[in-house]
Amino acid sequence: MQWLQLFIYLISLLILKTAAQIERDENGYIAYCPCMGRFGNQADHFLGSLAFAKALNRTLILPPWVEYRKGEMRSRQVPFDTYFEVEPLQDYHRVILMSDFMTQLAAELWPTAERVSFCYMERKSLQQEKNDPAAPNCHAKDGNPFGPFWDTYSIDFVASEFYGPLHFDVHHSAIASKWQNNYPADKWPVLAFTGAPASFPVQHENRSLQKYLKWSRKYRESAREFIRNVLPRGAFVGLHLRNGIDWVRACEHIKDSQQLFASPQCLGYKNERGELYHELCMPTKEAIVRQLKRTIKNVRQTQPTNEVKSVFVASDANHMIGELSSALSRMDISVHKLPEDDPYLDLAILGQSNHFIGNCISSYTAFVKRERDSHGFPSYFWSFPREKERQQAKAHEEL
Ligand code: GFB
Repeated sequence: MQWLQLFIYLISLLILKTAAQIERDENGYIAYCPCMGRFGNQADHFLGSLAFAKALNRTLILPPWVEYRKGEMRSRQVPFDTYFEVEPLQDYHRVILMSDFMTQLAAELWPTAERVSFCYMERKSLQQEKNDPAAPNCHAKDGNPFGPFWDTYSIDFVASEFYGPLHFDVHHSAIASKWQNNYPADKWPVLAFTGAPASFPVQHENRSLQKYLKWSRKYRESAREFIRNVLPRGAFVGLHLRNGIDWVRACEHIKDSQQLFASPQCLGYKNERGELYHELCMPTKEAIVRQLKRTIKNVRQTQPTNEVKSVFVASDANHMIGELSSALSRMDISVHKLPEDDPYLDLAILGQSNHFIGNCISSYTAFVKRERDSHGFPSYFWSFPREKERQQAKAHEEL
């Protein structure tokens, strides 16, 4: 009897192991390092890379998110599924977690002697002695986060491939078939890019792919708990205040640019809804208070049954809790923030707010805006349209 039990146990183990094995995709894979910027930038790049992988009909290897902690010299790599579910992405296209690919498929499909890094053209190393004019290289692991990223999976490259003049705009040309012709999957099972095969900001055509990015259970539940347990019952307005010192400096570029970071989300990709101006990047405290009060009053008039009871503020620096609380005290509205800094939980809560006001230039705001668009939730931007223009339009309407 015991022998029979042992036999059944071993057979079930074997069945389970076979079922867990991941099938190889004969059409090939795409890997990349999200090596530019922080979360908002990486998320923009992710959507473009997903569209690119689909157009080339290759499985996208889901990279970890690259994070930077104060005082740490090397980036940290956080598994993709810490923040987002893998399964909903499969509704759009084939994807695999990078750790699964490396542990289950790489040894056979992408042996260490065949790992080639892809870049548009030669990338010079910061260490002069590594730059050999006779042997141009992508130097895919040079610097932070490049080295730490590939090191996470013990990946070293034996050669470089320069793919220029190919590009990633799969929506306006037949570029996908050129990629396939130049790099057939039987010879090139993995295209491993030094940076994302995508543009920043995200191409207009790829914005709607956000609907496949669903928060992981942990973040969904934490957001729900905060909304249920901390915020008073009733509607709430979510605010994104981007005002740290890096932002103050970034906003100085406004005067020399047509667009900056995520600004096409309000100005339009061809500036069809206007030009850049400084308040769009860095609204004054007074303008923030005015716009918030105006938004709440509008909601009270248009949706009297769903009155705003609180405001949730997400910020990288100054949440303006004191200023906002005293400005709203007579309206009986409380102002809240997370007890501890958590950029992801901030995003997940902003995505759920009844109304949202964000910063048009910020790709962090852009993430929230796209998620809300996918649910049909309303969003607005600080100082957009410009107060002057808004007042003129209002006066015109009244006439
Ligand atoms: O996400 P991100 O590329 O957006 O970078 P921007 C900003 C980072 O700042 C976020 C933190 O990933 C967060 O770590 N952060 C920003 C926040 N807002 C919040 C918030 O409301 N709550 C919390 N907890 N953290 C631009 C970049 O950042 O900044 C550019 O696109 C450049 O590459 C520029 O670096 C200076 O688009 O706002």
